[in-house]
Amino acid sequence: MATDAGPWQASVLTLFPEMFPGPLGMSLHGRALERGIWGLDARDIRAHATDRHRSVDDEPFGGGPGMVMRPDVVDSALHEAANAVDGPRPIIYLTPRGRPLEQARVRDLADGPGVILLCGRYEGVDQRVLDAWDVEETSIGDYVLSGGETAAMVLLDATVRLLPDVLGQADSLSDESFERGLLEYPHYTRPACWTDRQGNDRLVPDVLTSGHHGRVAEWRNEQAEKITRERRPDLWRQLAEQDEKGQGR
Ligand code: 6GU
Repeated sequence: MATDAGPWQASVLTLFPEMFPGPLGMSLHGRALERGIWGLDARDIRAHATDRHRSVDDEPFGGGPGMVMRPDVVDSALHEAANAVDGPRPIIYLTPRGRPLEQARVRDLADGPGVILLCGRYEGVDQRVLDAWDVEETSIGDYVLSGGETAAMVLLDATVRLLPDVLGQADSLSDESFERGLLEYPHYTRPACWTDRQGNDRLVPDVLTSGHHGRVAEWRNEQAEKITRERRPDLWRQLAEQDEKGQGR
């Protein structure tokens, strides 16, 4: 359950606070931000540097390439961010080393009071400060980004759209990919016959123009299953296992 203690609050710790709200200031999420459904507090990690060079990173112990973010600096930033909000918040460090972000975790975050996101640059963050704050390490996929900021935006995009009153009636959640554990069926709109650049007439599947709602639903379900089997055998197996245990949603 969302709390009644004010809007869902995102605190983002970053060396590039000017990257925010960025795309999250537009469209659906931007309107929700203006309406006070959620709040975004981008905080500059460098404000917590203590030496005269304002350094936030140092060379890795044991050698190797790149630089590591200092535990004392990150600790100070986390301390200030945690004290700026009312109750406890999950603290998430965006890193390709993390557990993959999934829709179920996104749903739980949306049901909570908010989140504190830590964005790293360089090779990473000193492990001790992550351990000390019981930080959840999260990845958004098997590829490497240059920093956690765009990953934080992805996490916030996915989460904020689930907050009450962000989506309009038209954007129903019930059919979309992952909400039922299946990828979504394909979509079509007018014109019913469209000619592509090679001169091929491309027709909309007959069933969709038949006006037969039962057959449409059946076709869409078949398509969703076929696409899931072909593209995401991992998801398909997961579903099969859930069904065996009688845990289907
Ligand atoms: Cl969360 N951060 C970075 N820097 N790279 C990533 C990532 C996160 N997820 C996938 N690649």
